[in-house]
Amino acid sequence: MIAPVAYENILVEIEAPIATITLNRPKVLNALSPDLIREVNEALGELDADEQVKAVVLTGGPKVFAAGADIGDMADRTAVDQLRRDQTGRWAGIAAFSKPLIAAVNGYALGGGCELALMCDLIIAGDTARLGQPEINLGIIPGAGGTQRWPRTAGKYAAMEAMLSGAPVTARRAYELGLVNKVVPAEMAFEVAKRTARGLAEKPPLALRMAKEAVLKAFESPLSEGLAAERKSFYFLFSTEDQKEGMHAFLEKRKGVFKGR
Ligand code: DAK
Repeated sequence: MIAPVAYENILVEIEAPIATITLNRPKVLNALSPDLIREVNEALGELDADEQVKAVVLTGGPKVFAAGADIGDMADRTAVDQLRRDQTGRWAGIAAFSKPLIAAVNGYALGGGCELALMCDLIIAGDTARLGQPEINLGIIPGAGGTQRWPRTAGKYAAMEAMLSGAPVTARRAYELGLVNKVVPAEMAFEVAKRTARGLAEKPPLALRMAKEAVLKAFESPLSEGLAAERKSFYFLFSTEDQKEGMHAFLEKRKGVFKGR
């Protein structure tokens, strides 16, 4: 079933059990205007609440992921404007999406575009992908997590090079740095991301959610706190029907069918 939902800057398509969000401002290389980010945030909120949707693919289409925040929108703002119009909440909403979120990245993923990809749980890169943080060339620094997520993923030196030089890395280099999961021919990226999403959609949803939360916790807490959170979620999952189904299906040599209960 395909159920398109109307937005101005994105396209949302539900093909249960997965959904796709496509950034859709091709004339400006999907520059991330505040309205676009608001719509992504709203769409993810709706998809999070939709029990039919188990995983989501986020893409910019076949040519470009996103060339960053809209420079036209930012150029003449003051610090006070920025503070008053703080977008941080919307971006945090994207990072807080509870189901698997898979980026399919072709072409440029720059600035906020790269940061948006790095908020996803998996990144499938087409071989045309170029990931970078060119903000330095505009007299600013990344503002949606780039300075924090790059070093946690690619290490200090690759992160420093990216932030200070502003130069993007190729898909292959991004793979070597552990910034993306896979590099595939550009025309395959979307399909591979959807296939990956469909595969995850068959897994027990509550365990997926707990696994995602636990991994993200590792970026934000000391080991002892992360281990305690992991243990609580581990015990909690024994209260779910899916755990009973998963273990009995294994013992009965059949495929588990999970309900998210
Ligand atoms: N904003 C607005 N328009 C953009 C744009 C952008 N980021 N990127 C490209 N465009 C527009 C171009 O102006 C051009 O428009 P027209 O001239 O046709 O009207 C059209 O898209 C095609 O671009 P080009 O002609 O430049 O295309 P090329 O292939 O020659 O070059 C390029 C592609 C991606 C290398 C180049 O467009 C480029 O360097 N773009 C800017 C990349 C960039 O600097 N990005 C970082 C922006 S700063 C925050 C959240 C997020 C952020 C900050 C804070 N908070 C929550 C606090 C994020 C900040 C940023 O991303």
